[in-house]
Amino acid sequence: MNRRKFIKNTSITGIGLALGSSMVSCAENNSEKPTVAEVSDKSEAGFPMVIATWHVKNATAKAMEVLQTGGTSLDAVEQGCMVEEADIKNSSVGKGGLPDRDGNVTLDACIMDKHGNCGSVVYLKEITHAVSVARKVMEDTPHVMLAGEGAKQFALSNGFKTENLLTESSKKAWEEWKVESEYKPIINIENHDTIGMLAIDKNGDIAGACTTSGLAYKMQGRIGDSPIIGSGLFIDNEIGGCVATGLGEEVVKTVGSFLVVELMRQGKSPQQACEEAISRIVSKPNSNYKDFQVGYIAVNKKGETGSYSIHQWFSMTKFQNGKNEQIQADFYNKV
Ligand code: SD4
Repeated sequence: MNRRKFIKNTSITGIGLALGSSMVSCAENNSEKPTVAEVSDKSEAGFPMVIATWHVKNATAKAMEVLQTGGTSLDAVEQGCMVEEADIKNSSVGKGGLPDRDGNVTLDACIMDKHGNCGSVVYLKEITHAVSVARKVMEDTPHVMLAGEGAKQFALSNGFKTENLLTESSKKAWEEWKVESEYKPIINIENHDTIGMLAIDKNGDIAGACTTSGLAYKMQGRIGDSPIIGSGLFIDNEIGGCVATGLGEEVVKTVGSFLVVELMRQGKSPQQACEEAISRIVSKPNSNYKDFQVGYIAVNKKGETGSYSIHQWFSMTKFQNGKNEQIQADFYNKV
């Protein structure tokens, strides 16, 4: 399907941002057919387990390898996310990520552990493994979030190396985008598969991480939900965890991941909680939800999982009990 045909214009603070189409194209690009949607996915047995947004079996396999060899859930989510950050074929995470409208690839990432500690980087340039820098922020600084040049300097002082993150194919895509799209607030077609990952280790402890290059062709300086604790990611080791993908502005406005965890605290299943969080977005007066996508995945302390999105073709990858599978998420907009 032609993205530009599928999508309708949407305007957010003057910038047109649209994601629904890319969900379709992501799914179309997947060579494997996902497992049929399951509304509530009960855990059959045990830990360790890992779930992630989109079709990222290599990433969940890496995370499971870490978990199986005695690694913590924190190690697992970091190393799982690093797989996608290094994959230049993934054009919305790490190296190879699509740039902003001025040609800068800028990364957002965060991580959260079983104690509720968290670290985050925003607007990070030239460092592939943003999730690892976020972990360093969490572990080695008194802060939660570092931005831009300060985040980069912190990374360099911790041994990270600079790399050109703008690959030839991302540069070409950006140059093609520029031909049709003038530098002014107009529709911005997104291509994405931000990785958000949640893991439970052998001890039953939960951690999560999220990493992205954000919306393609965003305004310079734009930050999404992915590095914002409570929006793109939230973990409460007593209750469960949630990560988001999609149009970050809408996730931030509803503090989506924190909301999902709080709903699970009140007794909702992960599936019900994800559905309620999507409902908060689509039921707003004048919501233009038809023009954008948001998806959540969640896990509770028992290892039950949920996934839900506004539009079709969002999926979750789940590795548990020896099975690494893509599960098609249920969705709101059935018309
Ligand atoms: C953002 N939520 O920057 C991210 C985009 C995304 O897959 O999820 N892309 O708004």
